[in-house]
Amino acid sequence: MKFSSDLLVRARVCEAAQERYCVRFEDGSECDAEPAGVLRWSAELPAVGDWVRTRRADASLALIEQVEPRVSSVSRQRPGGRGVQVLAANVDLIVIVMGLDGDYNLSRLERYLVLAKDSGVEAFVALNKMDLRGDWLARLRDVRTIADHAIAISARESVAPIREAVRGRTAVLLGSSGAGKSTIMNALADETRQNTRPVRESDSRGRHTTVGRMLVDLPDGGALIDTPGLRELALRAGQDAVDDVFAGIAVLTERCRFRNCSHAGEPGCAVAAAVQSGELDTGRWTSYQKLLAEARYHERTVDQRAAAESKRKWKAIHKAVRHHPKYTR
Ligand SMILES: Nc1nc2c(ncn2[C@@H]2O[C@H](COP(=O)(O)OP(=O)(O)OP(=O)(O)O)[C@@H](O)[C@H]2O)c(=O)[nH]1
Ligand SMILES: [Mg+2]
Ligand SMILES: [Zn+2]
Repeated sequence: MKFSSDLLVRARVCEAAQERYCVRFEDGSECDAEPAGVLRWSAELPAVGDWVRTRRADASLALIEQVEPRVSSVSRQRPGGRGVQVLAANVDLIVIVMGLDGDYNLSRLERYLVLAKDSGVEAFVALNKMDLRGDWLARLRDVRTIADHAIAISARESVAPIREAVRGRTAVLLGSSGAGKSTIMNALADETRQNTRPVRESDSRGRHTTVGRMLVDLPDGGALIDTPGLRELALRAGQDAVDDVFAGIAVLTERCRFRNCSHAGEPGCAVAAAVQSGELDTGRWTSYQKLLAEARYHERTVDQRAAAESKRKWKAIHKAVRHHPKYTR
């Protein structure tokens, strides 16, 4: 039986954890939801932030029948396995949250920046827990050498700059466990929407307090999506995103004497010269190479998948042609 789409009610996915969803209707009411059978078999499951069309299964459950095309999405490679995980859909802004405590790590930040660049969504870095580091300004300066937009905040004291940036838009908070994402969300929502837990004393690691992705509407307009700290951020970005984040380095490699320079000691290598002169930081060079290799690997597997797909398709067509009455004798 086919349902006419005018029986379907529009809603936005406001919670997603494993296969459990919650949707919010345009009147503000919420309901548990699950993907309808048709969606279960499609490659693209709903994600938090998605606009969907739903049908009531019963008083306490809505079935998600359709997912509206996404304006944007932030996604990663699913850990340990194949496929893509959409972390948030239809977002206008990514806020990368990093603690100024033991969480502070520039190469991890570079990875998040590539993810943001690849999604095509505007992003900024919020260095949190300013109150814990007297030297936060020096760290902020370092971050600004790799990220176009970065601020330092103490979420326990004020989140005003984030409130300002989010106003009227949908933003997603990304970052490791314990960075303070849920603390920021609670402050912006003016109420406790998410649990927070202290990080481990020894290394500032969080305890993976948030387990699902959640969207809340903010009092002054706009919406904010909180996500669980990612244990692993495998990229599915292309080389372009890496080159964009490391813009200076990409230009540098074009100045090597040999076009196919592997930057491993060849004469006239611009990279070696820049490292020698201190113009290029070796840590940054290492990060670049690592992320570029990952992007290349990803592009290759995507190509291979596309090739396999097209081979299967042609095989089916040839088979159909072979069995066509016109060609069978
Ligand atoms: N000193 C200080 N502590 C903060 C600040 N912001 C957050 N915290 C603390 O850091 C701990 C972790 O914060 P959460 O908000 O739970 O971190 P999270 O990023 O949501 O972590 P997951 O949900 O595990 O991904 C909590 O004890 C917070 O109170 C801050 O600005 N200063
Ligand atoms: Mg949290
Ligand atoms: Zn070179």
